[in-house]
Amino acid sequence: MTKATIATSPIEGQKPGTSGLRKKCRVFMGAHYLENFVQAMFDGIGGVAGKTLVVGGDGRFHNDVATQTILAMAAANGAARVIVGQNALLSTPAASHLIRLNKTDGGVILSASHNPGGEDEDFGIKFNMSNGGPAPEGITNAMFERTKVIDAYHIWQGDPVDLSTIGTSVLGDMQVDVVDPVAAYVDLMQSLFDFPAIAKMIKGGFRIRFDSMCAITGPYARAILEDTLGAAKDTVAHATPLPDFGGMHPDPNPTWAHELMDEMMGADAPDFGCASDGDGDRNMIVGPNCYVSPSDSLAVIAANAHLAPGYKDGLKGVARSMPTSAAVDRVAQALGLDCYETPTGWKFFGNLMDDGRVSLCGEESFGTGSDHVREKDGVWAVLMWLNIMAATGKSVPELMEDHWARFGRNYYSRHDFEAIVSEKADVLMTALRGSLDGLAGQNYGPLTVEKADDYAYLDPVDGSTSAQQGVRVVFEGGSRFVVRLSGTGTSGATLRLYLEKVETKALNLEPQAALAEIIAAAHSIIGIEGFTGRTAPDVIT
Ligand code: VG1
Ligand code: CO
Repeated sequence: MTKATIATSPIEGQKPGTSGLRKKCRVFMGAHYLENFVQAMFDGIGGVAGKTLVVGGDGRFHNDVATQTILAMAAANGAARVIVGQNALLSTPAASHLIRLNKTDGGVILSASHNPGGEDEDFGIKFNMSNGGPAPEGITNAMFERTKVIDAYHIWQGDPVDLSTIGTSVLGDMQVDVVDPVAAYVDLMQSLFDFPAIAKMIKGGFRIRFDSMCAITGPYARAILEDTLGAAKDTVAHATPLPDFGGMHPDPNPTWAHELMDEMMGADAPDFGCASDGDGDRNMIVGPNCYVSPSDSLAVIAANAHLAPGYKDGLKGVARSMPTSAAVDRVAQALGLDCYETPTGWKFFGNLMDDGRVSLCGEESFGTGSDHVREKDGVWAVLMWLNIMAATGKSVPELMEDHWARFGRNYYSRHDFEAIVSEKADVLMTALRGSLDGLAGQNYGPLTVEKADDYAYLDPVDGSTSAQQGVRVVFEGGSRFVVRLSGTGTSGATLRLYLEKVETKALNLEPQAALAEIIAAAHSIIGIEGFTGRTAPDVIT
């Protein structure tokens, strides 16, 4: 058992994206790849000597091996203590909670989130700060700069730590606490939601289907829904986390959670359906014959959060990512709440929550959460919906109809064009940016462009700026589309086209039909087919 310093050299491309560093698993398994990045991560936060960290991941292939490497490197870099989930498992929101609960200096989360898992699929790693939230851009940039000059890393060489048993051990001079990944999180949920009311609703025959998609939320959802709230024993489907997610693509949207969708659209559907992603921070909400778009879910939660005990005094304010629909803005306006717009990625919400400006945040990409942690939180969103339904006695379709009748409806859809050759996507974006100045006043079918720009963000709390966060084209009357390239993919480029139309009269149209004119205008302005050869998206949400 010795501490070793291993010589290495920089490896290209270790730049964190929207949510940490994500690459193919085999890339992470390459010589020095993970070690280089972990050392750069530790250096980027000013070292870990004397610090306490939380470590855990979503259980995908390589999670166990990578956790041992991180523990060995934390020990050799002088960390005082590491709190790690049993069997190296922690959902992203549970990790965020443990960082805050134990007042640690931060944590390392292993996940490629909604991307598939397995030896030939994706792996990822990110650092969360002492507030429990993802490292801001200033820190991830510092980490990236370190990866370019790294020449050595420190690692403890010895037997792996037993992570299968809850308890305390040591690795060199570092204390290792293996904890139950679920218990503290269940306590937190119980402090926020009206569990007796939800249990009563379930006892009265209310049926739930939660699809964990063979990813991390299985143990959490079972402990809460089945063991605590009394839901039937088969409520949680695909409840055992598997290294390859059982071949499932753990992205909770109508395309990838099609088993749940089929059940909810079929005869004898349960009263409530929900799903979560690989690391448990995303959620999809669906009622019988009633899919709820994530932007609408955020708005419904904003309008009803006060029904949950943890939010009974009302929200401090709300925030959404720029491409998310403005449905929540309408609620904020009606309730007199401040409403913030941020770039894509949860890291931008942290400052607003820490500063007490907002307590509810959301993204169109199936992410909703509050200031109970500093990550989006799939199980939290599910419990919020259950709490709202228990308090109002209304079904999902009834809640949606009431909501649209009161606030109007923002028809919304996202079209993803995946695996585009990166160079082609870059040429497309450059051309689009170059065309923005001439767009105002142009007509596309019945639509007239009002303004077009490339979104830039000024953080009102720390004054930092983030440029080129998505091109947006707004039409007269408020309809709009947004285009940006994904920052979470691991091969080629994914073009995301976000479409939105505000409607106060025709409230029951099919979203793709309601958006048809905007879709046509977007294709004509962007020239997707000309640049990429693609005429139709791969995934529509
Ligand atoms: C996507 C989503 C974004 C989300 C991010 C991380 O990023 O669009 O809203 O915050 O994934 O979510 P991008 O850059 O691919 O559009 V998760 O659940 O993958 O951590
Ligand atoms: Co996720």
